[in-house]
Amino acid sequence: MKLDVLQTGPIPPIVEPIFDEAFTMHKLHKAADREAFLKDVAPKIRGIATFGAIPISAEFMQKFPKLEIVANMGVGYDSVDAKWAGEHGIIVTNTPGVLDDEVADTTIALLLNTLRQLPQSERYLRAGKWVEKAFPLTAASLRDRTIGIIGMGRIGKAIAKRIEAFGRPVVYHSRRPAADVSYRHYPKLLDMARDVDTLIAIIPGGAETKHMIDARVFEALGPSGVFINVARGSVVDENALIEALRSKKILSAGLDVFADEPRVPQELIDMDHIVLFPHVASASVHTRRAMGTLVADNLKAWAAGKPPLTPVPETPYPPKR
Ligand code: NAP
Ligand code: 8YV
Repeated sequence: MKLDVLQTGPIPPIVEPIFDEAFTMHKLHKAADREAFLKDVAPKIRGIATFGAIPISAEFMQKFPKLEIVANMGVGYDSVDAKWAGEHGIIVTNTPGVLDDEVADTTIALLLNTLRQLPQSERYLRAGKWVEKAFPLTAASLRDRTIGIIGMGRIGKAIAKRIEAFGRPVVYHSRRPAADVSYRHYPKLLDMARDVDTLIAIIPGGAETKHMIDARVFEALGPSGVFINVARGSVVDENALIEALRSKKILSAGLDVFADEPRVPQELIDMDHIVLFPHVASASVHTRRAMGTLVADNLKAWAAGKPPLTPVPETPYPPKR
């Protein structure tokens, strides 16, 4: 008997066949009447494969009396109520490690694009303006910058390693000093923001980090400050960011993530001096295949009566007594 799995949104076509072959997939996003569909399939669902399309809240999980495992495509699982799942014997898995290099590479690309205004220079060329005069010199450069990374986990470390190769100093903020790194640790984000001119956010989303990057942080970062966000839109007070950019409290921003994706505030779209990516940090065929395969492998292990491969800390396996 194959495991009955609810699929909450589209799976990248490169990995969809793995799921269709291994499990009985129930595709919520293809249902004409979602409520009727859920009512029909809920009694048999033992697994959920989630691709960030809808929040997996306590209320949602309660609909499935036989639910045992929620497998999330993404290392960030802030859209899943993992605490509630853990309290109710449901395992949650994510996709750590397999995307670190891709996300770190894209972060460096976003940083350099933002500092050197490279997307703007390309738009300039395509608009035929180069023949009239050269693209203006950019105020910012990576030269002389000190980079403060917010979050020094798997991806934070991969970003730091790359920045070291550029010869620039790295410092970081997290709740506890990270193992295996010698960069200066700041227990307080505001203190770090005062000492650096470039901030890169790569922390989890969720209630604990909501709006932790706020007007005070931008004030501390100062007028040459550049803010790069590859974490979650929720970690920054987006209105405060817009205001800081508008009033030139900071110089620029490079954003891969937003508070209400895929909707991006018009104020940000209208600012030509910042760089916006549509949440693409891990979006290569190679990396999405690795992530999708890990989601499937977690469900396959579970279906075979084996431990899940990558359970999140809120739902350890075997469960703590
Ligand atoms: P990780 O290894 O768990 O690292 C998380 C880091 O954040 C740790 O250094 C942790 O240190 C720090 N942190 C957690 N809560 C914090 C808090 N309240 N205040 C300050 N620091 C805090 O995770 P990862 O694999 O590097 O991924 C990090 C996040 O990046 C994901 O959760 C996801 O949201 C985001 N991400 C985005 C993309 C994208 O496409 N843009 C792709 C992948 C990941 P302490 O626990 O000591 O505080
Ligand atoms: C994905 C991510 O884009 O892993 C994460 O936390 O944000 C990204 O790699 C996202 O999970 C969509 O599947």
